[in-house]
Amino acid sequence: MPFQPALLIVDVQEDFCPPNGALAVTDARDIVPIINDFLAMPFALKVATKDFHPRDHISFASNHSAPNNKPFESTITIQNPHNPEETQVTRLWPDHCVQGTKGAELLPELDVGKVNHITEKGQDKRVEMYSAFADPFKSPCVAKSDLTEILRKADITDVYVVGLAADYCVKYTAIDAQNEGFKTWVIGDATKAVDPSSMDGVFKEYEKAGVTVIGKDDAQVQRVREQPQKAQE
Ligand code: VGL
Ligand code: ZN
Repeated sequence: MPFQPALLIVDVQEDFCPPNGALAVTDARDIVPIINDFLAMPFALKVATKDFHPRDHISFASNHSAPNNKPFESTITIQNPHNPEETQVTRLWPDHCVQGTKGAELLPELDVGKVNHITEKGQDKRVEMYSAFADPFKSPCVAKSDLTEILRKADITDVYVVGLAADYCVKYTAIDAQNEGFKTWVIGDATKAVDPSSMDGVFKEYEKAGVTVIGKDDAQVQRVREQPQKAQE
């Protein structure tokens, strides 16, 4: 059985972190040392993703009118721009990860020199895109990133997911990775949730999708450590 593992670091950006993030997740910076340990391991490919929105993005509460425009609280129904019959109910957020702003930057303490590729997502103002693979619409899909192609080109078999936020972008990215045919492992202690009380529900969805949650010292991580180092590294 071939084993070609990739590390996928989801949205470790200033706006998702204290002290200044617009959508700061509690204790989010605490996971960076663990992620840097993972970056030192011999993964075949290391990818970081960035939430990367235009100012007029549909998920920003500021782009909607009162009273249904409260960040973290209000929800809206989004129509597939190519198919009004396909709709999706989604939460509104404070403005975050706006292209060109400090909030969109990866954390400076992240060992970004070891990252092979950065995938940007959420650029299409018309759709929410939690998954680093694609927006949630299916008929048809509206916005697709380069991620599937990048992973396939490197013959990746297994994807190890870390980052932010556990209950949004990490969740949808991990489920899509598994559905794309990569055996997907989420490192539970290298993620933090917007709403930690929602995680039981997330674990159930993982079980249904075939995603496995493991700890940072799990045997599956040991398997990566024991990989032969690639010549290019
Ligand atoms: C995210 C909310 C809005 C995330 C992105 O990275 O989890 N959450 N946009
Ligand atoms: Zn976003």
